[in-house]
Order: sequence, then structure tokens, then C-alpha cells
Amino acid sequence: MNRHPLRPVTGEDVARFKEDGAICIREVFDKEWVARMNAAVERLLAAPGKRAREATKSGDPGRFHMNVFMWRWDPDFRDFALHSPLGELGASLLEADKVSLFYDQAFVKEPGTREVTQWHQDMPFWPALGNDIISLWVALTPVTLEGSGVEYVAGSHKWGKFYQAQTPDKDGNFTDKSLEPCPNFSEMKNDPKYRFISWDCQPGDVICHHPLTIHGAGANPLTSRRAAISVRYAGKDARWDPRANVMRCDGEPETKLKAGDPLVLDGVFPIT
Ligand SMILES: O=C(O)CCC(=O)C(=O)O
Repeated sequence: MNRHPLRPVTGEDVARFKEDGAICIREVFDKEWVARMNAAVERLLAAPGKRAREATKSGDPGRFHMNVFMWRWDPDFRDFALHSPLGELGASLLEADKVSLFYDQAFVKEPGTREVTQWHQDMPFWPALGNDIISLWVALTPVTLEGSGVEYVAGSHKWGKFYQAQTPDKDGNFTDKSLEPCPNFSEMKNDPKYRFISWDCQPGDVICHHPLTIHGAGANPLTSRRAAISVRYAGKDARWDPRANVMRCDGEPETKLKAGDPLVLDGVFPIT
């Protein structure tokens, strides 16, 4: 299993990431990693644990499963988040010497799943702020736009917008009414003001995005599973910011960190 990305990140990659707020880095993982993490996802689906979210409406076909903080209880997810090429990839794109692990999240859409991932930004969901946080969305199955590939509005991380969070299962605990809802960018596909970017992925490819880049994904009408794990890492300017209406983190960081502290904490947000 490879410990470093199979090809180095280039200066051009860093520049493209800064410009668009999203980039696809190909072949980060070897086949052994992909097989190991697909097996880990299979186990997760069978025994999802206490942080699972199922966004499939009752009676609908398929299954839209999400989960978080798997690294804290599953050794394979732990190795994947802490001892895989991801830390180095995140640090390279953030131009940091080292990064800390913020959290990991699984996104699985079984064949026939109708539920979409609405257009959103990530940061409004989080007890964190900062420019130097990166999400590394690792494709574990072949992914096409038609089969729920993630699509991004290029450059939207620089708009100065902070849209209301809305989870796919419509959890009201995340709704900060003082924020504007995120528009439905699917209705703006022909508007020349916006540039939409997406990538067909092979297992082991990684889409890397900034926490304010607007993104979303469609249903999965295909006959095969779409599975990805998004691992989020924090760099230099990332700060703990425990606002109301945000995600709760495992490991009780609220008892040890105060607002404005760096997003680093032994055993909770560990350095990779
Ligand atoms: O895979 C998906 O459907 C959504 C992924 C996502 O929103 C993320 O990784 O931040």
C-alpha cells in the first residue's frame, strides 16, 4: 500500500486549486488501498455505528448513506486518514509543512438512489474557520457525472459568500436562519456567469476542494454503487470556531479548545 501519492503534486496543481477551489489529482492510491477501503465501506454499511445518517426517503429505492469520524473506531479508516498519501497531498496543496486531521466522512449512493447532494459549501457545517482547510474526496468506485459525480462552481470560494448549511436528510439542527440558503445551481447551468467543473474518476483518484467552494452531486440512477470517502485536513490558519448550528465533533474538543485556537489537538485533531 503506497504511503506517498503515486505522482507528485506540481506547482501548476497548486495554482489551479487556488484559482478554481477544486482540482482532481489522479491515481493517488494503489489498488491495495482501494480494495481495503471498499471492504471497510462494506463493513460500515453493515454496521454503521452511532454517527450514521441515512438520507434515503422511506419507500425510495437505493440508499444514500453518510457517516463521520470512522477513523476513531475503525483501524482501516484510521490508517487511511493518518497513514496514507492523503496527509502529504493535503499539505502540498495547502503549501504547509504538516496538516492535522479534522475528520473523515463517507458518502455512499447505492444503485437507484434518487436523493441528490444539494449544492452547498462545507464550512457553514463546521465548528471551524479558515482558508487552510482542504477536503480530499477519494473515489473508491468508478464515478461519472451521470452516476452522482460531484460538480463544483469554479472560483466560488472567492465570492465572500457563506450560505446556510442544509444536510441531505434535512436536519434542522444545522439551520442558521441568519444565513442565506444556497441557490440551486442546477438551474443556472446555462448562465455564462458560472463555470461548472467536474471529473469522471477512477478508484484512487482524489478531488480536492476548498471549504467554501460550492458543490453538489446528483442521484445515482446507475446499476453500480458510488462510494467515496472525504477526509478533511487543517493547515496553518485553521481555527476552532464552535458556533451554534454546526457539526458536533467526536473526542469532545469543546472541553479543551476555545474559539480561535488552532485546529490541532492530540487524539482529536492529530497531526498526520
Ligand atoms: O459525495 C457527495 O455526494 C458529497 C461530497 C461532499 O459534499 C464533500 O465531500 O464535501
